[in-house]
Amino acid sequence: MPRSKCDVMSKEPSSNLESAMQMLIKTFHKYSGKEGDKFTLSRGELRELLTEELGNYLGNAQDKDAVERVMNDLDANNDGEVDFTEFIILIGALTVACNDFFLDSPPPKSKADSKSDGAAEEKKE
Ligand SMILES: [Ca+2]
Ligand SMILES: [Ca+2]
Repeated sequence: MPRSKCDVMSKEPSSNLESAMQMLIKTFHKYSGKEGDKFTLSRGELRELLTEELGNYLGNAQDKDAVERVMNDLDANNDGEVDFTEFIILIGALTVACNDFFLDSPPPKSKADSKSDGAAEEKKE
């Protein structure tokens, strides 16, 4: 792995997005390091991560079949473990699903209008 990438990780994130990326990496390794291969998630580690970190989005992660389905979906190279690349695909897919939900249900118009009117006037001055 190129050294420069690690150096970037040791710097303080300067934006929310950089912080989010570092959190994704830290969260993955918090669970991946518990048993077996330090850099991949076993079934047990995946279940723990889903339960602890994505309980709101994947409410049924306690369900063994659900974990099994997620595992099978994510394990692109069929080695029985979820590596970071496979994990990030789950996060990407969930984020897209959240964004779709956001687009489908915009905030109440009346509230936004009254708020933006005020903001627009303030900006003009
Ligand atoms: Ca592991
Ligand atoms: Ca895999």
